[in-house]
Amino acid sequence: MNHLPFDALMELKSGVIDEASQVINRRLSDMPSFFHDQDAVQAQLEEDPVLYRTYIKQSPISPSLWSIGSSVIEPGTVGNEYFMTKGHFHLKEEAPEVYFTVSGSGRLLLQRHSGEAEVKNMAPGVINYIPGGWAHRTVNVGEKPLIFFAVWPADAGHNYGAIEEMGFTKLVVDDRGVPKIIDNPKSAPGLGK
Ligand code: PAN
Ligand code: ZN
Repeated sequence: MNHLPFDALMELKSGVIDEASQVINRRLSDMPSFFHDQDAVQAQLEEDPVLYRTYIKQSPISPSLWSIGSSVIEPGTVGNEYFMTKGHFHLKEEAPEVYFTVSGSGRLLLQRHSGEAEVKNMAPGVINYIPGGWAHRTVNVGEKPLIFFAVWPADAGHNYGAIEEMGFTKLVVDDRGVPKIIDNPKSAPGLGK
């Protein structure tokens, strides 16, 4: 394949990538079952806040190409659980990904199908390497938007169903102003594979 070099501009303050081929806007109503406190979800559904936006420059689906994108996660909580992304495995399980945080403060939840979990910090300048086989979810634990850049193989694909079914084993909650990692009583590792 003969592809041409290109440049893109990511506005660092807003996280917007110009000429993104896809913009995804996720509101609470797009993912109500992902939060643990269902009473809080019901109470906030009328307002239906935007939780995050993703700007993607999608390459044609090919193992030799990359897609690039940025995500902007708003600050806030649903009950005591911070605003976060849905999280996913890649459909092509071995596909890795790299995140680079531009601004804000976050946590990256990582988890294998077995339930083995890791939590990494996200802060300006931090590069997170996500190996194949690890589901990934980002959580904004700060008071400003969490903005990060991502690059992944264009044929990786996204498997949201496995995470919707089994949940992450860890939750990130606001404990009187301090982010705390707790066990998710409802997670069921191994489901959704
Ligand atoms: C990211 C994510 C983005 C939104 O670009 O897709 O942060 O999160 P969800 O896809 O879980 O809603 C990425 O990991 N791409 O593969
Ligand atoms: Zn991904």
